[in-house]
Amino acid sequence: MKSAITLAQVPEASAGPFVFHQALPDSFALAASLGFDAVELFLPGPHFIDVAKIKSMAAAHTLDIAAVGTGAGMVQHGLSLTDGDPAKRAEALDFVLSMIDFGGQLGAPAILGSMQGKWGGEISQEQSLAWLTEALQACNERAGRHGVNFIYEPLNRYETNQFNHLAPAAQYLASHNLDHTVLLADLFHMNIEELDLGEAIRAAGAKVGHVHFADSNRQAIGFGHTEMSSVITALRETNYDGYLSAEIFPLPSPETAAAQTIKAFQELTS
Ligand code: LER
Ligand code: MN
Repeated sequence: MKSAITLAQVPEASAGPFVFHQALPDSFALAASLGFDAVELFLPGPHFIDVAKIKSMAAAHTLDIAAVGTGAGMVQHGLSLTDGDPAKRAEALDFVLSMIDFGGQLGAPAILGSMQGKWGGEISQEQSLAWLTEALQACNERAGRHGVNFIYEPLNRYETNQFNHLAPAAQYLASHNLDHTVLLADLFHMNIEELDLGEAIRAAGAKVGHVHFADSNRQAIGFGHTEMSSVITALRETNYDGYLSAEIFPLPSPETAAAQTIKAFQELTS
């Protein structure tokens, strides 16, 4: 397993669960100095910075790019793949595809989190799932062309009503032949929704392709009360070799949250 830490450059997400918000050269340097293997990027969009600049910062600090988020489409533009307005849905899909292209040039997968939207009101669950499936098929195909995965993230009930649990999401991906799409096991969302974190990981098995490494209160692992040894055992049993990426609040400070994360990562994975 490999360590990663989140770097955000989206002003609307300044209070969100991201560790470093400094300019990217400083954030890359901080991540490298603490010994992380990779960074996960939360950017306003694909035109925020040249791919070549990211590549050169990553090379200079021997950091990989673990993944790129797409949530700016929601927090900055109010976009969702399951919006009732077809023009908004198309705009949302263009945004996610453009982030898949951006990440693809870095060998990094894009993540679908908040942009999956919700059903309700005039939109039935069946209709919403049909739109989500259509979008996931397009994202799966685009990621496959780049030779990377696409990452779908079940969220807790307060953020989506599409998929809140890993096991049904894994079955859904398999039954729709979404073979380049993997699941994000965000331990914060799972702490709210899953009966047993280790069992949920085992049930999703090889479909788990990324982990958001967050304690029960969305702080660094060790600053909350999630029992982590059974989580790590389950990840080992399913031969998980991806990232444990800290998508957490920068509390009590970004530096302390990051230092605690790498300490917990080393203790749990050594
Ligand atoms: C995104 O990774 C996530 O976990 C969501 O809670 C963002 O709001
Ligand atoms: Mn997450």
